[in-house]
Amino acid sequence: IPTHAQTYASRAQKLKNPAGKALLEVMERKQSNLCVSVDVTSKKDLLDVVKSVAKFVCLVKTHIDIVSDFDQDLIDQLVALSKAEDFLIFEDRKFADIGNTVSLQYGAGVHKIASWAHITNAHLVPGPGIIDGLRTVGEPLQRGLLLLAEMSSKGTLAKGDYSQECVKAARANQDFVFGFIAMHRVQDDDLVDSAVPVERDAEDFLVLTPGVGLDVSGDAMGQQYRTPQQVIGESKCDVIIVGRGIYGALLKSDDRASAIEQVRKQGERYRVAGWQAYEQRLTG
Ligand code: 5BU
Repeated sequence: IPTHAQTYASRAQKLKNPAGKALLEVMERKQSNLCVSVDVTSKKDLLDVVKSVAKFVCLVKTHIDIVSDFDQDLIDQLVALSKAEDFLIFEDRKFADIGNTVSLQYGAGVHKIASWAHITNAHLVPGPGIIDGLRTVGEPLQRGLLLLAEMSSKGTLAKGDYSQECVKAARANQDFVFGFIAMHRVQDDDLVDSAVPVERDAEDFLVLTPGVGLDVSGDAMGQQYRTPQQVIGESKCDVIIVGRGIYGALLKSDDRASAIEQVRKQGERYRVAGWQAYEQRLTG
């Protein structure tokens, strides 16, 4: 059976990284392949969005450096919610420096990302040393890394050979790298010019995909949206990442209570859409 037709539960056994395994297990338990991207700039908004969609998501994605009133209490509350409501946390940090620098950015500073984010991601622009640097901090904490093999934005330079270099680097680091940010199953592209034969049956990588929306096709700054059916069904990705499609009402409405209720409803709607696309994929 091709990997994309296997259940999330069965795939959990093949992943070598503990955070990746844990993610697949949550997905199965909650019947959710939905990651909410909470790109709001206040602590209160962030926690309110997370609370209202918590039961529908397997993963909460943050850009912690956009929160104006960030403090350690935000992290403590987010971590408590992740345990109580059974989801993992993904800091979308997009590391992009030499190994030594990223190890400091990951472990130290104001945000101490490694201490609370189960998952983070990195560009491969600097070369494989970036993985080594992040691993020194993340592996002792059982964290997992995603490589940015592709992006959702118009004109992205992350494509073709570059994406395949990400696949090669992931194969060489399966203990720590458990997948990709990508728009399709990049690991199935047979462009890989690898001296080492690829042990397809022995490996698995998750593909997490941003640029997902049911109501609009893009924004004014190059974002491009596809539906859960296109992403999970046609492109065989594993997790849909949805931001404004879910929390958008909060930015538009003055009526807080009704905005929060709309956020909840959108969370439910995207969970159902993502899960239905997955179930259809399993049955071919
Ligand atoms: P949106 O509101 O659903 O458009 O938010 C998408 C989120 O995913 C946002 O946090 C981006 O930073 C993130 N993202 C993306 O949109 N496209 C990409 O290729 C990558 C991340 Br990588």
